[in-house]
Amino acid sequence: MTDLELEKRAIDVVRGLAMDAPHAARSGHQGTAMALAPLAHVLWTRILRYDAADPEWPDRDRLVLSAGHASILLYSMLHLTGQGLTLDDLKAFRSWGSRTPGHPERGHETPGVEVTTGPLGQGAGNSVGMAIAERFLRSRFGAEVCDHRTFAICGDGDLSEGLSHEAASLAGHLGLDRLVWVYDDNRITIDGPTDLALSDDPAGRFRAYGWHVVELGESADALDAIEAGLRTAIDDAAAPTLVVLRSHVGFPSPTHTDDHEAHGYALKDAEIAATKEILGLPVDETFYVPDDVLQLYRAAGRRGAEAHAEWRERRDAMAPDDRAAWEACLSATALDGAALPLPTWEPGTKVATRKASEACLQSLAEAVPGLLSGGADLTSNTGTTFTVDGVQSRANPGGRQVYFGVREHAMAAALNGMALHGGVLPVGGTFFVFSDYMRPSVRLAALSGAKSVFVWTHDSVGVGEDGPTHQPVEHLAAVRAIPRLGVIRPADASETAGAWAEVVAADGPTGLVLSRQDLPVLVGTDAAKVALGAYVVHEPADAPEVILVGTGSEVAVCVDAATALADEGIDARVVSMPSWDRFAAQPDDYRASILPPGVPKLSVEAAVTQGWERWVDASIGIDDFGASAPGAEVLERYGINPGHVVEVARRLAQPHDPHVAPV
Ligand SMILES: Cc1ncc(C[n+]2csc(CCOP(=O)(O)OP(=O)(O)O)c2C)c(N)n1
Ligand SMILES: [Mg+2]
Repeated sequence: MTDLELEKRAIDVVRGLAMDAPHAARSGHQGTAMALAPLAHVLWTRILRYDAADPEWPDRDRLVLSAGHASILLYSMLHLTGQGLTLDDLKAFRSWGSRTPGHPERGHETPGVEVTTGPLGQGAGNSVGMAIAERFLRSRFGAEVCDHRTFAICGDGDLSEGLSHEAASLAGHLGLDRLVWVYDDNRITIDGPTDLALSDDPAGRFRAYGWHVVELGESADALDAIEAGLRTAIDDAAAPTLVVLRSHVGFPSPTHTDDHEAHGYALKDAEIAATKEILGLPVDETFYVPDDVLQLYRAAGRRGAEAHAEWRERRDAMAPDDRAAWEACLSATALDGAALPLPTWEPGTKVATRKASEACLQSLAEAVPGLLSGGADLTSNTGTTFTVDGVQSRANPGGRQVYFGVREHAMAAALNGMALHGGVLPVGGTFFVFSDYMRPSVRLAALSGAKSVFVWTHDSVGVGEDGPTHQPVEHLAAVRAIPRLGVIRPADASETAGAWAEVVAADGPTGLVLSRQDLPVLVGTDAAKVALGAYVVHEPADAPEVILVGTGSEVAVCVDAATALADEGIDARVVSMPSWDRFAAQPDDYRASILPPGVPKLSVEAAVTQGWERWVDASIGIDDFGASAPGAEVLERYGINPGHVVEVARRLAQPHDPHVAPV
């Protein structure tokens, strides 16, 4: 057998696995995994820089399977090249507890999976962030320790999603020349041929974004042509590159090639047998991997070992200061031993929490060398201005200020890509109401444990005149509903500093929910107690008869109400609850000490009341859209004021009047 014959046979073995694993799972996606086996072969045997012995080598090329439904292709290559997945893992595809879930999941103990994909377009967006992170680190630490590329495999679905349009436009603008997307141009999606709904010209579109385009034409099986196309993309030092690969879903199935049914689990027993016969694979054997094929891939997996060893030497030779900064970047935390230099404020000072957040961010610049910050065209409004080292661009790749443009979704996906690439603690801001535009990526940040920082400002109807389109009401409930997402809504500047300490210490994503309007710095707030999620900021002289629980701007309202209640002889405790998730994680006895059973509790928050029944007996909130008027007036009219709080709290505190109507 010639080398080329062995390579072709290896590709057919991959096609066999792409049929067998979904067949064993009775679900999955065979078609594109089969069709792209030659591309995968070229990538993992000829192109990618990686060392199978250490899938987490920081200087590896990143490969993102944005078309995450083709996961079995990725898993097969990770197994064959020896990155830690076993054949048994492939056999357990899609089953409970397996390392081979339906779609690739970062953080799911699948070595070699870079990001979580499946929701189309996300991987494409992530790849832009990865390329930004790589370029930043190369500029900061030198090509001796950071010198790699980012590849993404995108299907028709990825390139149809708005997210990929935003991300491609951003990548073109930034001139991310080490970014390569391979477009699997099979002209099929689930509903049928793409011309049911698509008639644009992707190559033309990408050229207009400032990308280079390599059109491979009908070459899905021509290994040298694929390699040549990828090399052209790599050698092109001026722009990101789209490599268009015309492929045929389900190839070479006799009845399902180019059939939209082949997108999913279309090939059953007889069809699989017929296809294996065409491929020359043993029909009666499943998960067939002959030794020569395994050896070929295992050898490919060792290709990068020497480069990795040399890299390790260069990394070890870094000057101590650089090395310390490098490690701090990789861990997305502060320099070893550095106390976080966070600002403090005098009680009584009035400062918007978005402004306090900006001051925190600025003061962390040196201690947290991986911080990169920016906004989606609301950079100064959201306090994500970060003047250190200038603006990120091709001319200034070390710039730590990133202008994402009006592209919230791509910003969020790019933040995740930066975080999961490693080496960067990425921060991105927009108005809280537009967190909806980021939500799919925020969800994936939480699912994959990406340490992304979402700065959401203008956090209530307090926004004022811009009106209900710009006034979030349901958004707190919406972000709190995302599992594993840290959500912090600080009461004042002091708590904002505490929130930033939490951001740096976290090992996953955080959303900071911040005010547009000035808020008084309160006497009782404590930065260190933000970590507890909730704590007492005002305690009455005697045992509390009622507990007022506020978050963000409403904590000050509660404090004023407590003072007024004291004048009436009613003892009210005020609890600041900047973070539900952190409070929920406290031991029962701590929670009971803050919100003791038997004492009536009232929440006050300028947002929908949904969910507060978990903590309190009655709620003051806004269960409707806001209105266009000065912010203070809107808050007043919606009942977010001390007078209203006093009124409701008074009724709650009356022991002889247990029937308090819901507010
Ligand atoms: C955001 C999002 N919408 C819808 C889906 C469901 N879905 C999975 S793959 C796919 C499109 C498939 O087309 P393509 O990307 O061309 O993949 P191919 O069928 O060619 O493998 C869709 C709509 C999804 N995964 N993500
Ligand atoms: Mg397609």
